[in-house]
Amino acid sequence: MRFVVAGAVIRPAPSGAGAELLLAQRSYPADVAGLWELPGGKLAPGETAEQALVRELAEELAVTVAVGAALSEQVPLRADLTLVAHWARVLDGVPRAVEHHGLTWVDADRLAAMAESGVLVPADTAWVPELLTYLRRQ
Ligand code: 523
Repeated sequence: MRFVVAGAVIRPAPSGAGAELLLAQRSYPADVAGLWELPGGKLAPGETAEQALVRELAEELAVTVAVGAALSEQVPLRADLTLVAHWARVLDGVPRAVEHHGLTWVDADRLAAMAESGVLVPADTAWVPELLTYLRRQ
């Protein structure tokens, strides 16, 4: 089994109420281009999920992140590929769309609206309930 790790990158909302989540708009492949995801990528041989997420977010967003606990859902992508997510925070840098079409910070209401309108990468919708709970509780 191989794994893909995604980052639920969070920050306190600038308003002081709740928290925000970073979403990235995929640029490829065609079936998901234009949809929004938690950024990340495949684990390289020998890497832990935490190490892979630090590497992927440095490559894709040009930031250094601190990686926290795993979210509870693991999403089967194919028979041999499973998608996991970890909470993360930016330690250094300002996220930049190096490989994505764009980036956006969303609050709970915006995330719920995006999930409802079908603009999230399908696999990532598994995390929406847990993400909403966190974003609203902070
Ligand atoms: N997903 C996915 N959601 C999500 C990520 C980061 C990835 O559904 N939040 C899927 C999309 C691909 C597979 O996981 O089917 C690999 O993701 P990708 O392409 O972001 O990983 P990379 O960059 O390691 O893979 P290559 O494009 O092959 O380099």
